[in-house]
Amino acid sequence: MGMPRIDGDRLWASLLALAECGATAKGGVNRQALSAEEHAAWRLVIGWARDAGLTASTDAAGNLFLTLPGSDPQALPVLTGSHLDSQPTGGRFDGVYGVAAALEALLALAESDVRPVCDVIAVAWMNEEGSRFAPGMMGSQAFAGVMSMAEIEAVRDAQGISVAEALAEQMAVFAELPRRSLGFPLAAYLEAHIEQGPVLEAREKVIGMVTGIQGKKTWEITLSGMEGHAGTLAMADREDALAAFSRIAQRLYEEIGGHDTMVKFTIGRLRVEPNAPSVVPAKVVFSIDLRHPDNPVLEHLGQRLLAICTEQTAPCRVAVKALVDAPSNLFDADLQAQIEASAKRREIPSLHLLSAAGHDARYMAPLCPSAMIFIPCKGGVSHAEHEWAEPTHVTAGAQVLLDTLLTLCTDTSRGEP
Ligand code: HGY
Ligand code: MN
Ligand code: MN
Repeated sequence: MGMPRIDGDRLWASLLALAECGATAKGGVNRQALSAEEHAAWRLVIGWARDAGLTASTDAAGNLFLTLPGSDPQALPVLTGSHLDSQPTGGRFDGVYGVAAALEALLALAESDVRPVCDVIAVAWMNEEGSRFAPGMMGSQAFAGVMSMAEIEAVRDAQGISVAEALAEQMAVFAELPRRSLGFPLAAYLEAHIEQGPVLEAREKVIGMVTGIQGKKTWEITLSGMEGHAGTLAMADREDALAAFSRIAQRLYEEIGGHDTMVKFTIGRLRVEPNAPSVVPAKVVFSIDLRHPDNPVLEHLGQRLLAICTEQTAPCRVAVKALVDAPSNLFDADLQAQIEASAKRREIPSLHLLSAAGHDARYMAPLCPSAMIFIPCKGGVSHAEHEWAEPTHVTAGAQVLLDTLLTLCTDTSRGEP
């Protein structure tokens, strides 16, 4: 008993246990959204939460909530968490760290003498990564009203399974969970995450106060041509979708990818049809992920990118589907200051930095004061099976999260409806 303190060993053990859900041979995880592997991770965190007297609930978008009740039912809740889904070759920390740290903070609070005034809720958002179902951050976008449930439910994975079907399956597996409404009012949102970049490690800091998230636009582009015989169809008569893709890709890498040192341009997925060695490709579907911290530059590059896709397509046809259009945002300055003060009190070195990666916190920021806490990851590596964070940093980030939550959930001047 006493003031709440993070149990670093318990937190590390929970991360290792969660890493077994979808573990890959190379030490990473493949725990994609709404999969059996993610269900297994849900079972673990729900079990740990219930053992500590917390309650579990979900909502129409398949977000998971674990609630430590406060003393005043009128006080708006404080929410903290991240996501449990991963990239197909994901690591053991991206997303899951923010959920495990949030739950550990709630367990530490539950075991302490402190009684929060408001509910403190840990959240695992549905489909942050967007690898099985694109775009990502569906759970937080549904919660924030940015995407409708109808839009989300219509999305299908590569096997043709819709989000509606996968959500129904999840609801059946966890049928006993009560449902919360989407977008319930909040006093604040905090998300802990590994940095996924090199800044903290290079500057020898352990805590990052995240100032905001750089802007991101994504598209799915479809190039349609005509299939034909690789041995008989004259080059001049072909409508080769892969040839069109090659022209487009080369221009995009040169002009968009080479625009300045800040731009990030990625073609991460490419599907060729019919994908047979002796058939002229009739269809190419590819993804584009474009990021830039400067919103006017992001806009300009987005327009140029679409112009290049159109100019270089003939004799094929192009169809463009915009998936994400999220400008750079800023997080709450007061919350950043509180995180900085929490780190200072524990004598943990910290700095302010912009997030180069996207996070659910982006969609929470317009709803309530929101902020993020970063910890370093080895070599800045993420979205990779060898992603790694040091146990001492994992504990430090969770302790700063807990200390900041403590200020928020015991401050009766906040969160009046
Ligand atoms: O792609 C992103 O920035 C995030 O990791 N999903
Ligand atoms: Mn993440
Ligand atoms: Mn990620």
